[in-house]
Amino acid sequence: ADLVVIGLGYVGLPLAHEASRAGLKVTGLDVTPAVVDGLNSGTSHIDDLTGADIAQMHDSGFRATTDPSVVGETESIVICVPTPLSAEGGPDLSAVAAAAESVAEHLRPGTLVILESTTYPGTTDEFVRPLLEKSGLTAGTDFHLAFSPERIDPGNAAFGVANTPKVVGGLTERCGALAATFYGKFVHNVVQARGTREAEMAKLLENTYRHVNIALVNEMAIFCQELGVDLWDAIACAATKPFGFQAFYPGPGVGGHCIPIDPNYLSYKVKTLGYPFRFVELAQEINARMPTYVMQRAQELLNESGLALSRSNVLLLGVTYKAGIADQRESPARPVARKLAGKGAKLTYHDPYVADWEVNGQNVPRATDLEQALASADLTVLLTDHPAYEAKLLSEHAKLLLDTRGVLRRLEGGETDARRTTSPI
Ligand code: SAJ
Repeated sequence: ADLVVIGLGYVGLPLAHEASRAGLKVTGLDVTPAVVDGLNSGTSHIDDLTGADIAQMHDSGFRATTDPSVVGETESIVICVPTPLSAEGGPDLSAVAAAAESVAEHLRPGTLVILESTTYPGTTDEFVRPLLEKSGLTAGTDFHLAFSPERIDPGNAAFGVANTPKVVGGLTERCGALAATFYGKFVHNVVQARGTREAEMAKLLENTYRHVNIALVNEMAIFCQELGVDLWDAIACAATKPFGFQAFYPGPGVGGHCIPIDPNYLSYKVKTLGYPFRFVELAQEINARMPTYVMQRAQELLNESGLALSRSNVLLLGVTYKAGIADQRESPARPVARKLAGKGAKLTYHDPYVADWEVNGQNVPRATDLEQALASADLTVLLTDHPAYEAKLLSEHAKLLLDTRGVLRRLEGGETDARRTTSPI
């Protein structure tokens, strides 16, 4: 095979797909038999690829396996295994270690090995390299080693593997050049970092930047409410600045498997130097406070209508971590639901992507008729702005709406029916 991709999830599979489309013969390696069998029978287990995409890969010679010896029959290996948060707050590198060790058993001279899993600066040089050198081969001379951060944005139809610039950093200049040439076969724009640490850090900078700026507007949302400032309007005004401003929006919290997680890898590594990475700790604290704030806003809205949160029927709209996808990882919906239920609210939920949903071990009744659910709920809390939740529909049918994603702002002129209290977070 021209390429072995280790880890066939939302990162590895799109990479394998794009390389296949470019004519590379790709073999996928995964430790989960169900994933391997599914792919070999032509089904996709990730939202961003269809069965047809998998069939197309097979036409280019793609096959999946659990047998690590395939590593000995290829010139390039990309490791895309998960690095979840460990108990100590850093990346759990056990999957990376397992992948590196299985590579070391079969590694042949001249092979290019690239790590894509998100981790702290220094991981490739200090952690992965020694594991690979158990093969008896020396990194940088007998085989080549690089890091390249994944930039998959789940559900993003505009940007995929081929048209998202790819940063690569090599253990040596030559490793970096070989990695750049490899990606250049199927990625339009490849950017060479100075080394593996710069490439590792670029990813953490990207996501920490997002995390901290979301926390900034979240903290602003809380005091703007009391100042009588429409923060959403202020953001729209600030966004007219044609340079130097990127809009972020307040929300019920920050979900996903990257933004709330990746900055921890940096603060974890910085802490080993003996001091905290204060921006990340503050951002984490503010973002984690948002579900409580949502509950307080819900209470206020109901009280303004003479109702109490306890015994009120509250409809939650959208429980995934972001619009348009089914992924619930780190979604703030569950913490919000726990706090509302804790105040005695009777919850129902609606989400086109989620068929059943439990909170505190109890199933939350699922609304299927959206208009009817909006009309019968004392309060509707919109948590994820799925396309189905059109501003007009909400404005016409919701009695009371806490709109944590500013959907109602998308109404022409932003006007809403005065009878119904609709409030952004
Ligand atoms: N969010 C806000 N306000 C904002 C933007 C996002 O509250 O202004 C929330 C979202 O609702 C979501 C969370 O933050 O719960 C993360 O949002 P996200 O748009 O960053 O979504 P991810 O984590 O799926 O994708 C991100 C990528 N997103 C974009 O660049 C738009 C990117 O940071 C990485 O490529 C990817 O994570 C990754 O894999 O690191």
